[in-house]
Amino acid sequence: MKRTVFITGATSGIGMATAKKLAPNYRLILCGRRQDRLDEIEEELSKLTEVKTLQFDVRDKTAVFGAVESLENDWKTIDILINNAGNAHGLASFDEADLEDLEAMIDINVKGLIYVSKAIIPLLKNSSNAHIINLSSIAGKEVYPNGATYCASKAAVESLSKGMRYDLLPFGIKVSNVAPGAVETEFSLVRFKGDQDRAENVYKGYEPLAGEDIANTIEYLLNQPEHVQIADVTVFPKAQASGAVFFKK
Ligand code: 8X3
Repeated sequence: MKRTVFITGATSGIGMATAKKLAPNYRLILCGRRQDRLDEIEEELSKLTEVKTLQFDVRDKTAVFGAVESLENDWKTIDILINNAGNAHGLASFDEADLEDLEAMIDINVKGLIYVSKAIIPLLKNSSNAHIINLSSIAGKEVYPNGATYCASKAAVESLSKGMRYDLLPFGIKVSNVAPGAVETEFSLVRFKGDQDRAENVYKGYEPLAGEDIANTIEYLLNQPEHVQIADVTVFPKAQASGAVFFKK
């Protein structure tokens, strides 16, 4: 029987690539803020598997718990949670950064991940092969200038991954942390508030990762034998060696 995967941030980037990658072999619950995009991806992937979509913003605690509660019993048999929703707002020195941007990153990347996890873990406890995959970042392992709060939010994800691994051990729920480097998605466009030139510049002079590359990693983590738990993976493009060191042509 196909396992059921719950993916947040499934309407773009790594989340959407992961949904597409997993569709042939898993049932999908796809979550996002944008109903039109959810409808599009549902139409495409329901040719391959059963798909359920849930529209909510991970920042909205009531909406998160309400959406999970609204699932029919048949969809409450969730085996895998992929905490992918997250983004960066601005790249500015801490003293000058917009406070609302900093709050948004904590609200989405940290509190949102906590809300979704708290809503889904009771369901994962009923699965005999449960797995949580948290999307962190190289920014969770290293701090770079102008990224203090984004890096702090991803460092929190790293700690949440480790802490969940401890606490969910008695329930047999695996927890994996995935830390990508530069992935070309809408990430930089969101970070730079729609400034296309600035966003494109991030990925110039080398071949960045694509969402699909991280989807491949996630599929690999899920495909391990039942007793194997890969705790942590960092994935860079070939031209990247750390958070801030790139070889650009
Ligand atoms: C995104 C990667 O290097 O822009 O999390 O922080 S980076």
